[in-house]
Amino acid sequence: MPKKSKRKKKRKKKKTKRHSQQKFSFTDMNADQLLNNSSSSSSTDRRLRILAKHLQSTSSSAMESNTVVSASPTSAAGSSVFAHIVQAPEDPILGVTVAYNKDPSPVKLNLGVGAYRTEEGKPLVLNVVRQAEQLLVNDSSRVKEYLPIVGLADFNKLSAKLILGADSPAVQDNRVTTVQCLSGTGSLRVGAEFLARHYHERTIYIPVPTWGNHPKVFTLAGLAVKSYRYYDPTTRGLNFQGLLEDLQSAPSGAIVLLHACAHNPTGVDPTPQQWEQIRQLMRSKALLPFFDSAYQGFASGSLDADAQSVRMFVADGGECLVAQSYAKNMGLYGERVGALSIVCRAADVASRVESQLKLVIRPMYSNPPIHGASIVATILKDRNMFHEWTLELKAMADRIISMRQQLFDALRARGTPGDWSHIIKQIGMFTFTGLNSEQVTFMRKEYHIYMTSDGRISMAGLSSRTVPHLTDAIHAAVTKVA
Ligand code: PGU
Repeated sequence: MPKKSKRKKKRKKKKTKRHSQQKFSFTDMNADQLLNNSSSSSSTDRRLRILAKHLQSTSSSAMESNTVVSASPTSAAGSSVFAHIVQAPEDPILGVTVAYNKDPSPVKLNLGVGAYRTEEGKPLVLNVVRQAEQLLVNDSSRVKEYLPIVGLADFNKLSAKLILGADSPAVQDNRVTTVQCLSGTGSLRVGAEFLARHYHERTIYIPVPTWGNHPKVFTLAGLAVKSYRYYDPTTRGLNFQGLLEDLQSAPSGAIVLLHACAHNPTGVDPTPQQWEQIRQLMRSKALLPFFDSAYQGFASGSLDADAQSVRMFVADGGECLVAQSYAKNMGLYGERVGALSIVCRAADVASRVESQLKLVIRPMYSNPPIHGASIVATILKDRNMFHEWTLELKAMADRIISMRQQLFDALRARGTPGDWSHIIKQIGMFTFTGLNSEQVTFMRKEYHIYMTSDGRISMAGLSSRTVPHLTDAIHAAVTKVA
């Protein structure tokens, strides 16, 4: 540093020191002086007296604050700085489990959360997941270093192939960027934040009804949320006409959220022909598809069949986003493993998109966790383990399908009023029963059966043992509660 500027700096330092000393002595001295000289009653004096008192009290409380800890609002004593915070309601889905856990009844049944249970009503860790974990634990070369911002490279590549197809031209042409995210929710959130920053149309259309977290995820990410008709309560099926009309009148370029399969909560999916019509309409209006794939393999038991809607949109060469979750199909709920893929028109675009996704992720959680993604990558890259996974997945899907049949048969045998055929027509984890919120409350109070207030039941939470109890409860609810 040149001498001149060093001297200048020194002078500046001295000046600030003098200034702050002056400030302190000025304050103390003038407070006393002002009080002593404040016998006059002019308005100026009055103001000076008030100022003096104020200065005295602040300087003495400043001294006290060094010794008397309780004067600080954040100290142990005294009232909370958060005293004004109001109690928030429980989450409409996860809160059902909270209420269920508090219920001491031995016959209680949780059909709220979409989480797979065995015939014995127990959570299931897949054999193939246990095997993969064992391999990982035994591999002493494995370390716990940070992953890159975009996550585990193998996991990303294999996840894109799983949803888009092993021989997907989009993957082969490097037109897809995939980033590992915190399960399905995190993938939706990262995708939405990316769109809010970089896409020209910041409105997303979501189906009515949809998974309860969708509007919150998208709104908080900075998108405007609008809806399109999806379900018709009178037919308990798809309102296809309403869907087409609403997408037709959406502004060109708008984002459209599509459930890839096993629509939550209705269990109603478009047929392949209807998907084709949706695709044509969306492409003709340049609407941007954002697929939520939380149940690949759970709808039909086949990973490929459940990915058809997505693959149809990718096959036409157009662009789309896909959020994948491994919570249900690999039973990795709490590991929080998922992926966001953005299919682009060209490889150079995909690479720039990825660079911007990193800027979304880095300040949000820096980089994703390593364990769950390593389990998934281990399974997806080993032919035998992959095969074993498909068998276990099919077994889960089949058990759910058999629960549908058993519940339907039991309600029919019981003579419960109403047409319950939607139970066997709907697919995926949930049945949208048509029970109203009063009936849901009744079943919780009288039968200790827990479900979301919209009448959605998780078929995965049911077993042959509990079907009669649920049948009794539904029968009582529809015959006693309007
Ligand atoms: N998308 C859909 C359509 C979902 O149903 C779910 C989970 C997710 C995304 C998010 O799943 P991740 O766990 O983040 O991968 N829905 C379940 C689970 C409970 C919940 O609400 O998160 C459900 O019961 O609806």
